[in-house]
Amino acid sequence: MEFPKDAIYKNIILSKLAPIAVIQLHRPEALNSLSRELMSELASCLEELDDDGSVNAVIITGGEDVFAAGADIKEMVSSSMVDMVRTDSFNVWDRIRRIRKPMIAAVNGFALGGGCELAMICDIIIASETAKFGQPEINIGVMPGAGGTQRLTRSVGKHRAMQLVLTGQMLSADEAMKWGLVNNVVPPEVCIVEAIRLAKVIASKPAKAVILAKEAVNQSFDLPLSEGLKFERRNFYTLFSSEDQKEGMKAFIEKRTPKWKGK
Ligand code: CO8
Repeated sequence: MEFPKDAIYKNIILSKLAPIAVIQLHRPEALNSLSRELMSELASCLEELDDDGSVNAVIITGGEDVFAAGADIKEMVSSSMVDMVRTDSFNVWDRIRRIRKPMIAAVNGFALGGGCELAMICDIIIASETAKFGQPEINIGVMPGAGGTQRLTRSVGKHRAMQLVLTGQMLSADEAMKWGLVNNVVPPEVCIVEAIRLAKVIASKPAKAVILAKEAVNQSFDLPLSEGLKFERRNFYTLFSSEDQKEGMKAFIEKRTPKWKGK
């Protein structure tokens, strides 16, 4: 699928189709491996979209052949422990984690290592039948470092996460679906179409409620239930200060379609 390209970075392609945006990872010569430069561009682009009032949902895809084959191994091969600490490669991952708008991963082909971790940092994962997920870092002498041991375990449970992380085994899209790692599996030619459909549904909802709901769901990973419930209640109360809450409830009572202001 071809999109209008609003801004071209070196390693990603941004297409704004307001109220949604599509970011395509673009390092085809290296299976979209996540170089430091690519990750820095991705984090900056997402932050810009987070501040962009015309965009309500973002899709991250690798295009039709591959999502991402992991962090760039060639960039890391001769790094020492001190180099890795000094480079602080995880700062960009923390920036992506802080994005408030919903992010959907549309995954064709390999989503391995950092590629699988990037898909998992997204809020929804649409997999094409060609998708393959895995944390193969064990095969190159390391381990997942961008959330693979944590997010994967929360998605598929301890024993399955151990199997993937300790053997480096890949999962097919169907297996990923059975294990609860992805939302849906679709034919390759409609993967981006389905992601866009979902993004548009989400983008058509009142923006503040979407952002506060995403924030509350994500808190369930960090907080014990009693604290999570308090957090949820705080966000619920907050929405009663929004114009869209008044509009949504009035429209329901008046049996008409609400007109959202995003305020
Ligand atoms: N890094 C750099 N280059 C890569 C990577 C990668 N991760 N993956 C593939 N490439 C390159 C290959 O070197 C090759 O380049 P060239 O043509 O110059 O030799 C080109 O892409 C095509 O790759 P292959 O020839 O290997 O393609 P195949 O179809 O035969 O195999 C595979 C595809 C199975 C995906 C294979 O390329 C592979 O196993 N790749 C590595 C997968 C992997 O181990 N990923 C984990 C990396 S470590 C990681 O992600 C840690 C994340 C932690 C956070 C990072 C913060 C720093």
